Amino acid sequence: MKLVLHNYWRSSASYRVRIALHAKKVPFTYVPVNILKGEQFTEEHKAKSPSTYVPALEVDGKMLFESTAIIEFLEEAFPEIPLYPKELLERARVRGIIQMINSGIQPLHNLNVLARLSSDDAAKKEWSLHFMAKGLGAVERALEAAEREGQKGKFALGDTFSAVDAFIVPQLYGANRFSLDLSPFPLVARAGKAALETEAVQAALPENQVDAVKQ
Ligand SMILES: N[C@@H](CCC(=O)N[C@@H](CS)C(=O)NCC(=O)O)C(=O)O
Repeated sequence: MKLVLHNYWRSSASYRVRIALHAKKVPFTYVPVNILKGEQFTEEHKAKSPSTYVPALEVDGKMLFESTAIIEFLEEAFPEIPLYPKELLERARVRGIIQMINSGIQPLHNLNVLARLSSDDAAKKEWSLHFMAKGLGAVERALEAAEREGQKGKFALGDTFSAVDAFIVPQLYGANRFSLDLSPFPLVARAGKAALETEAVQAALPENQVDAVKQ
């Protein structure tokens, strides 16, 4: 299977998919799309990603979009190193926490949403911090509930790296860019720290990508 990832080094949704690919040890070709320069709006990219967003994954010439769908595809296509638990309730919990981030936090501080909100950086920051703190509070409570039910360990849901970790790390990367205080979210912060030590996350780090620009 030939995989080509169309993505951007600093995009958190792209970062999720890179983590999943590296965690599963699946080789892929990296194609940068510079969303700050508007490359997502070219006809060529729109044909790959109907929403214009990154990431989009090309699989033997066919396009997949939306990071959650891409990661579930990878889970089904490459089950040898799983990112989702087998047990049904635990699996649903993974999906639920992922959605807290995917639909409850990230869309609210996406590039085009912030551009529409204001041209004032301070206003954008205040807005983003509000929704990040609210959303990460919910994730923290979900991890607390999982711990009470025995899913305790170094990663978000125990000692096995899961898709939840692949979503937490990029969300914390975004939070750090806005200097969010993580002290109200100790379980989330601990999981993010443990995940950063894995080879998969190191390989997927924004600054380690070919299109990364030194800040
Ligand atoms: N729910 C989508 C979100 C994708 C998304 O928001 N991508 C951002 C970068 S993280 C993007 O392409 N932004 C470009 C823009 O806002 O024009 C996914 O998970 O794939």
